[in-house]
Amino acid sequence: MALLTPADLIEINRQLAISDEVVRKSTGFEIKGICEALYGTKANSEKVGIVPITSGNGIIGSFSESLLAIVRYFGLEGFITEKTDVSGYYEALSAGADIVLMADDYTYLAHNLKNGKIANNQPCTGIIYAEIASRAKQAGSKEILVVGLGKVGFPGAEHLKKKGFSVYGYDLDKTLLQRAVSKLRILPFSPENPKKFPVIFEATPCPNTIPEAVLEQGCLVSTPGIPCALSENLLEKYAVELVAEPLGIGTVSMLYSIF
Ligand code: NAI
Ligand code: 2YC
Ligand code: MG
Repeated sequence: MALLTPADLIEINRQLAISDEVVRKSTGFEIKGICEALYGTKANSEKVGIVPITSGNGIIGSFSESLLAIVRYFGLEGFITEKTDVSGYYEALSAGADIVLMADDYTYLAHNLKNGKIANNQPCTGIIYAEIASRAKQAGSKEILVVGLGKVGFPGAEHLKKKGFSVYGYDLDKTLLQRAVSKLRILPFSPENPKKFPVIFEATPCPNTIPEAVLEQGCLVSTPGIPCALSENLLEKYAVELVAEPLGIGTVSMLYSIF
């Protein structure tokens, strides 16, 4: 289970602003604008209640505080409940939250109490990082490599197929690769027979998962994966435009999917 650490969340506002700038430079849109277009929704100053959850591995230092910073970065009002778990949930409802955000070790959800809509962080993260990749100025050929076809990668690959991309997929787990090939009709990529891609979407919990042989000079790599799939050396050598952020982009995708 790939859990965030407080170290991943340091200077979350700065990490978000850097990602926003890379996205704006490559797509012409800010992250917020991409979410509005993707879901056809707009924020309407919803009040977001953030409930710390103590189950399993327990509270992750600065996780709730990072969610509050993220909610505010995207112009919404938010608060963290004093209490945790069920008592915290009750506190959020009593305080008139429009939306509740909470996460245990397996599920990070958003629930809109006004319209009943719910969102899961894993598909919402895959879809938004795939959407960003699909809008990159480098994506003209509509060929894209997806590395990692799990709970985040598979929905992202599915979204890219729906947008008419030629999706080459790879996963160490042969069963997951086969499942994506048969269900999504994507093309199996083999590292033994590499080709170059102008845009890559990666969603694995491992470093060094994107082989140098697939990197085009100035390519865009859109990856929620932690740690980063590319070494500093390769990022520099190929002048890679990197969209990588630990929590905020996936969170704003959840929020816009339930407005
Ligand atoms: P998962 O375990 O469901 O899927 C990961 C997939 O990567 C697995 O199928 C695994 O076989 C594959 N994989 C591992 N090493 C590989 C390699 N060297 N080459 C190819 N495939 C490889 O995990 P999930 O839930 O999809 O999360 C993926 C990553 O995204 C994790 O690091 C997680 O922490 C991160 N994440 C980040 C978020 C963000 O907002 N930045 C939000 C949610 C998850
Ligand atoms: O502080 C708390 O409330 C904790 N219960 C939060 C646990 C979050 C566990 N999930 C994760 O670390 C990953 C993140 C990448 C985002 C989604 N899952
Ligand atoms: Mg993110």
